[in-house]
Amino acid sequence: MTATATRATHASTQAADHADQAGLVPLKPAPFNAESSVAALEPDVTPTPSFYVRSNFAVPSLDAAAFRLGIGGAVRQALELTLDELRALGSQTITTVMECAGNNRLQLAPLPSGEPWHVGAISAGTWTGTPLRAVLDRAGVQDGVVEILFEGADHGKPKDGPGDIPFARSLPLDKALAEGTLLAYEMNGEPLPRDHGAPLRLVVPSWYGMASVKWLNRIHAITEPFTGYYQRNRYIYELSDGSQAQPVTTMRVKSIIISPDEGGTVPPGPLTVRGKAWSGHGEIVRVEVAVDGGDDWREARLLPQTSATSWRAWELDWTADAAGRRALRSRATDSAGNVQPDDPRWNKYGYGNNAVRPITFNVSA
Ligand SMILES: Nc1nc2c(c(=O)[nH]1)N[C@H]1C(S)=C(S)[C@@H](COP(=O)(O)O)O[C@H]1N2
Ligand SMILES: [Mo]
Repeated sequence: MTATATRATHASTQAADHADQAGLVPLKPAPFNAESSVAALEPDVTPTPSFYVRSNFAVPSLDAAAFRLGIGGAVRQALELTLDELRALGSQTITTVMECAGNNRLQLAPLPSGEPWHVGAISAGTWTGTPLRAVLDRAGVQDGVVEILFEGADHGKPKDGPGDIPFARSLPLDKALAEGTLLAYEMNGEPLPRDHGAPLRLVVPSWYGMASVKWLNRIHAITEPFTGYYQRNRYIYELSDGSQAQPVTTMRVKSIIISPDEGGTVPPGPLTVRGKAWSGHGEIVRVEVAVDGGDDWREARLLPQTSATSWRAWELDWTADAAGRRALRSRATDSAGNVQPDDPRWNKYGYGNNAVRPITFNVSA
């Protein structure tokens, strides 16, 4: 597709931010939602034009010069901070992997409602911003505060929701104060693009993407747990057995095969299988790869971990021997001892699927 044709398709939405869609596979034009192509996941940091986009509502257009972040609720000193005032509180740059909780939903049966994400609702970004802790320290969190609530400037009416609501999520106080939780104004060395939350977004390492509130408008220190729609009605693991739903939080251990291409053809001979693995529960300590079906798991080589909160690249040398359709599976283990399950764990909204997933490709004769 030419750049012009691509732009025309999304003319009514946010064409400027993703005029160049190389590496993005669109799911929905308005609001624009797209996953990264598998090939775009090869570099350690995903280039911004290929970074997946997940937006629930129309993308707000905020003026960075007029922007004020409000900090209120149970704090000693309510604040209204400009971007420059935020910068003056200190800056930090981190690289994190971000995965949508709905990634790999398509592997669940019966298929839950929600965006039909395949494997690419994941990307890694380098973020620069103000540590949230610095802002909360400046405002002075009062005794009795249990959570920090984050409200985006975007809003709308979810089908089964309570009317017109903003995208709002809370974090437990300890996660809000944790090292790495950032109010980011830069992504991959450039001002944050509109689709990714300009001018300011939260970045919560180790948690699924829904925690990283975009177009951040207001922060409230609260003394009771938040019960809003995107906290209690969505981003929950709800089973069909009547058990209490659990909140979706930390990213489960998972891996993806990036090369060879799924559905592609490779010549016979030596081949390096490549992929990435990640977990919010700890570092990746092992990746195994099985060629074809059965339980002949081989140990993949782990490449150096480039950031504690990002993914880890891995490789396996293999010789493509027999011609025909072949299958590959990868299985990651993290330092907390979590291993990818063989079977997807179904839940009503289709979150957190980290099951082993075979890809097939062809070895030519
Ligand atoms: N304000 C706001 N923040 C949001 C969302 C949203 O719809 N509105 N989507 C969340 C979800 S579900 C994900 S997976 C990530 C996606 O971030 P990205 O679009 O930069 O990849 O943003 C999160 N933050
Ligand atoms: Mo998401």
